[in-house]
Amino acid sequence: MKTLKESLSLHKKFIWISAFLFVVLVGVVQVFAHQESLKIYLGISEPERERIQMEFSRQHGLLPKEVILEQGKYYQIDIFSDHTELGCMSTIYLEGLDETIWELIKGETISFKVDAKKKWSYRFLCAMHVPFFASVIIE
Ligand SMILES: [Cu+2]
Repeated sequence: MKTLKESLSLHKKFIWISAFLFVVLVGVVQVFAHQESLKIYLGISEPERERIQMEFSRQHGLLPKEVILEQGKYYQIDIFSDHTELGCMSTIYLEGLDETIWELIKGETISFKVDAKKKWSYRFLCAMHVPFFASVIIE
């Protein structure tokens, strides 16, 4: 059996160790909470995005045909449309990057958000998965 004195001293040690671990934990959380990249990763904060301009027309379709992005960066691709296409080809999404389906409407601009993570060539497709012959390439 432990004496009362021993038991009290053990209790004190336990409190001190708990307090120490708590302070360390708060410190670690504080440091990580202020890391911008971690916040972006957790979806708490929206990254600064470089803007890329594209255009959709009856004559040329999507221009430019190739958009080159740098891996690890964040982009917003704006597409201005000066033509409303008929049928499914009025819809568009960016396969594997931002699969929000937008409508290409004359006079309107749509925006895709791209986190350039994996090196690859990604296609613009209509909602029926027909390609637009324009790609986003992450290098
Ligand atoms: Cu289509």
